[in-house]
Amino acid sequence: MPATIIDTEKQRRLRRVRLYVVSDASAPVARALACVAAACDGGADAVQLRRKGDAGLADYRLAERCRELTAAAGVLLIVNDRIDIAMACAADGVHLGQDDLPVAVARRLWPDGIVGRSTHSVEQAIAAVGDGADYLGVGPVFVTPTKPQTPAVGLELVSAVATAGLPIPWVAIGGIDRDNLSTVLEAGAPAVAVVRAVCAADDPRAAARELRRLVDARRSAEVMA
Ligand code: TZP
Ligand code: MG
Repeated sequence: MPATIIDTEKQRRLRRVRLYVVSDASAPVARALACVAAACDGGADAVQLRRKGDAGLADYRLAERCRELTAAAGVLLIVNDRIDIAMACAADGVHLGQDDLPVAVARRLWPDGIVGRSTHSVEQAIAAVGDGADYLGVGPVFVTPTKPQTPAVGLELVSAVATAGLPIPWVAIGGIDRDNLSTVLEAGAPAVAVVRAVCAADDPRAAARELRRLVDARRSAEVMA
């Protein structure tokens, strides 16, 4: 397995991630920024800037603003797909899907950037570890309109990945909200990532806080058990 070369501080912060908020790719810039600010304020450990299309300059400017917000809050910033924008705004890392750049190529381009990989099966998860990914997204756990073309993998995959005992952090993603969060954590997810549960909420800050509270409550119950 290729050894990761991100620094130990980044690794430590990645291992501590429990709540990871992904911005809504279709949101106007102001709304995306408000969601990132709310996530930081509401207690997210990591934020992913996700945009669709090729608005390079606008997305770079947005990424710069997100970097300011996340750096001030001590929150990890990951940029989806665009390693150029991630590096240019001095983000902490990049998130790559199965059809994006290979993990090893991203690592070569950006040795000290966190490289995350989306996975939809245990085989993909094991392969991504072997390729040197620093963390994984596992999902979509439930059907989600945010990623309509990707079939849901169900809680079964969350349990299977948990049982596989991966040596890197991972987050469950897809259709997760305050009502089903506990089932995802009970299935073995160490952390959760959400789009709509925060970004589509009437009050994204309050929504992030509530998810944070629920994740923390579950973790404290585990420690007491
Ligand atoms: N990757 C897998 S599911 C998903 C992504 C980006 C979208 C999750 O969105 P939501 O709104 O939390 O269901
Ligand atoms: Mg992608």
